[in-house]
Amino acid sequence: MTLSRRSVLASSAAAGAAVATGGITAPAALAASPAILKPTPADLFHDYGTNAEMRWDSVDPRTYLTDQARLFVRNHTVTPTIDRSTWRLRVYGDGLATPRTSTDALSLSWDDLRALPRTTHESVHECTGNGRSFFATQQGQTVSGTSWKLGSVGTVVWEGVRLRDLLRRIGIAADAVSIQATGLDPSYVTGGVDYGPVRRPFPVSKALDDAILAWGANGRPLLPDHGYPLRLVLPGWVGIGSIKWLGSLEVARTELTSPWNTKWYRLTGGSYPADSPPLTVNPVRSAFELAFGASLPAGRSVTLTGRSWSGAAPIRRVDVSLDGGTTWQRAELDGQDAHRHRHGHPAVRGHGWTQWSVRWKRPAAGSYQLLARATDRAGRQQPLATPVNDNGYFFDAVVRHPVTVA
Ligand SMILES: Nc1nc2c(c(=O)[nH]1)N[C@H]1C(S)=C(S)[C@@H](COP(=O)(O)O)O[C@H]1N2
Ligand SMILES: [Mo]
Repeated sequence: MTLSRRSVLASSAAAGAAVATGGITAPAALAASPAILKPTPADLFHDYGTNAEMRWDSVDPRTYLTDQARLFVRNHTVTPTIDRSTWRLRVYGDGLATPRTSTDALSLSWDDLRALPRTTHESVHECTGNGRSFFATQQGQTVSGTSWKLGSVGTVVWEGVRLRDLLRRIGIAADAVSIQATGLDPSYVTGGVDYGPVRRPFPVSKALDDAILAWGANGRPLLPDHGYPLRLVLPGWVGIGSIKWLGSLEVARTELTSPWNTKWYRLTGGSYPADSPPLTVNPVRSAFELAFGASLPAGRSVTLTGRSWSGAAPIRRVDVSLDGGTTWQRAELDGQDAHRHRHGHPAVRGHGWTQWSVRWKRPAAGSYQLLARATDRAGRQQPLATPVNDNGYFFDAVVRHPVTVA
């Protein structure tokens, strides 16, 4: 076992929280341990305890990728401290060419993984609940979950190995259909129920397409909060699919399940049927690089900047309204691949978000709502309202961004 509760406790002690003595993990001490280990200063993050989101008004339009120091954190429990030298990835299941039980799992070390061919892949990394707060503030609907604004998203160039390269070396059965990824963080307990470790199954087809076992982000090793030493990345899919602190992969010839694809991360309530499928590809969304309620000087022209993104494809166009949706203009898009050359890795696969700008000419004093509406190259356009669902997933409607000109 490589997950060090002692380290979690040590950091809680360092933070001046309750200290466990005699090796007993007192629940109070665990509860008081910080869920997130990296600094989340108030000028860069909105803090929700175990979760933290990037502030869009802290995003520099000259920077394309999201540094891990600024990337949102979504933890069901707490960030564990893992020793890479004793860490192992266990692989088992009846979907392997040579079936293995959990107790007889293949055990891969850090060095085993580093010996595989390396890859880099750019993707929009985003929580399913991003934008959730707008169900309430914009549509007057009550949903449960963290009240994210639009900052539980980032664009990251992941570095690691293709899952398909690993699976081909191990050998999987021709009729394998499902893979369950399980994290090494503590079990998730809520409402008095212990749901076990965070885990979610995904189709073998995604594994053989672009799934990555990532040890790096934007050229740096993963930070503990983002899955060190190794996380799964399912590019373009709901964040929950990208299991952090990866401990095991079960490959099966039958559909695997977990509460993270049966109970959560599917659309329930509202007008959705009871059998709506587990969520996969992220929708289209947009944000201004501006504070909510920002104040702008009257009579002075200003360039407004923002970004749009989609789990399915790059962005094709962005329409912006500066008057609450009465009139619209096309935003100017940054060259789709320009950033890659600027950042010196033209060979990167995948796609991130698209930066855009609009010029606002000498606005008069008053209150305004700014709107940005994107369309991706798969033909998906942001709607003006999102049908409500119980857990407030996939708020993809155009957000009305208030500003004051004075
Ligand atoms: N083991 C584990 N993996 C996890 C989670 C978690 O709590 N535990 N949270 C998931 C969710 S809901 C999201 S949105 C992403 C967040 O990744 P990040 O914190 O690196 O931004 O990780 C996913 N993987
Ligand atoms: Mo998430």
